[in-house]
Formats: sequence, C-alpha cells, structure tokens
Amino acid sequence: MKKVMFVGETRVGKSSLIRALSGEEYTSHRAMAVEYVGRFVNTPGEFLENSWFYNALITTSADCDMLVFVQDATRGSSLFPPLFAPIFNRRVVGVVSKVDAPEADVARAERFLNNAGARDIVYASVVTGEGLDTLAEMIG
Ligand SMILES: Nc1nc2c(ncn2[C@@H]2O[C@H](COP(=O)(O)OP(=O)(O)OP(=O)(O)O)[C@@H](O)[C@H]2O)c(=O)[nH]1
Ligand SMILES: [Mg+2]
Repeated sequence: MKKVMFVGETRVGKSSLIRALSGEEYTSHRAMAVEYVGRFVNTPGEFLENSWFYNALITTSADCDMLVFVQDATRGSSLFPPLFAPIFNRRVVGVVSKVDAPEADVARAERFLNNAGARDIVYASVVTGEGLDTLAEMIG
C-alpha cells in the first residue's frame, strides 16, 4: 500500500481524514511533530504555516509515495504557496475538506488547491462521509 503524507494548515481536518480513512482510533497530540498512523503520515500545520519548515515537509515526503493537500472549504485564505506541489516530485491529490459546513465555499477552496499545483481534487466531509470512498480509491 502506498504511503500517503497529509499537508495542510492547523485545524483543516487532516487528523479527521486520516482517522476516517484508516478506521483507527487515532488521537492527534497537537505537538509540532510528524505522526505515523499505519500508511498515513500526518504533518503539523505549522510546517505549512512557516516557510522555514518547508524543508521538513520535503524531507518527510522522501519516503512517501503520494501527498494529500488539505484545504478547508470554510477558509477565505490559503497558505499553500503557488506551485508548491511540483516541488515534491510526487502525485499530489487536493482535498477540499468540510464541504458539509454551511459556510463552505468549495469553488474558492478548489482554486487555492489548483494554484498550489494540485490537479486532482476530492470534495470531502468526515461528517457526511462524502468523498471518502473517492479519496480512498485515489490513494490506492
Ligand atoms: N464540519 C466539519 N468539521 C470538520 C470536518 N473535519 C474536521 N472537522 C473539524 O475541524 C476541527 C479540526 O479537525 P482536525 O482533524 O483536528 O484538524 P487537523 O488538521 O488535524 O488539525 P491540527 O492537527 O490541529 O493541525 C475539528 O473540530 C473537527 O471536528 C468536516 O468534514 N466537517
Ligand atoms: Mg491533526
């Protein structure tokens, strides 16, 4: 099975997605550390939010097969730099998270992910379960 690394700002729903996909009762520790949950690699939001941690993301991605960029549909901004995805030299799937939320703007979130260089986009919610099968299929 492919090893998949999750990248996204704090509180966008990375741990919730990993929990839903792995079925494991995994509780994140909110520490600034990379966490390994089976085949999933969870990275701290701070690694995306501070550019001096980009190297940590790149290093951590070295033994991963694929990346998931998570953009919260309820957020009016994004810290994914333009053309971030190609830096990793891996397949990058973009996930628009929290699509169930009333204030979700899916098109806006998709634009942020496209700007970051993610072309395959999945719309997901761990509340309704939307998109989880599609995501599971995409990451193989
Ligand atoms: N409505 C809604 N809320 C969600 C969804 N996914 C996650 N949340 C909520 O968003 C908050 C953050 O979720 P986490 O999974 O902890 O996010 P995270 O990216 O792992 O956060 P950090 O580890 O702090 O960086 C929690 O309160 C979740 O309940 C979703 O699909 N829909
Ligand atoms: Mg988390």
